Amino acid sequence: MSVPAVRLVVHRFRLALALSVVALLAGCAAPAPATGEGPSAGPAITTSTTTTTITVSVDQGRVSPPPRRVELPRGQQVRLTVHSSEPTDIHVHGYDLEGQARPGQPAVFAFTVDRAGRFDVEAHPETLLLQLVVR
Ligand SMILES: [Cu+2]
Repeated sequence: MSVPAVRLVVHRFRLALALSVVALLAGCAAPAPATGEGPSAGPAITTSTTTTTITVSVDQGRVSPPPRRVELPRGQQVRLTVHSSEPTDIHVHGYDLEGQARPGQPAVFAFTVDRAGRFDVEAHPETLLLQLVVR
């Protein structure tokens, strides 16, 4: 799916997520176009009926877009792509998913959020990338 970044494909769509994306856009000084697969992917959340695609980049400890909450309904499929300027272990807490991002080789996670709660996604040791809020 190649949807322009920060453009939402809305089918059945939750207001809460829409609001969080609006807040993301408002708070972002320099949004970069991204497809989610590019080397310098910037803010990107796209949502279809069943799949939410999230892209985040970390460059020497700086997270883009800045850490925020992404609200998801239980049962939603998530495709999370993390770009990193250096080799980094990525950890999706709560779902116990781990992967490594390297320069030019993002960590990609595809999973279904079937557990309610708030879960950190981190670049280890302690860089918060985002929070998944599952309801
Ligand atoms: Cu962790």
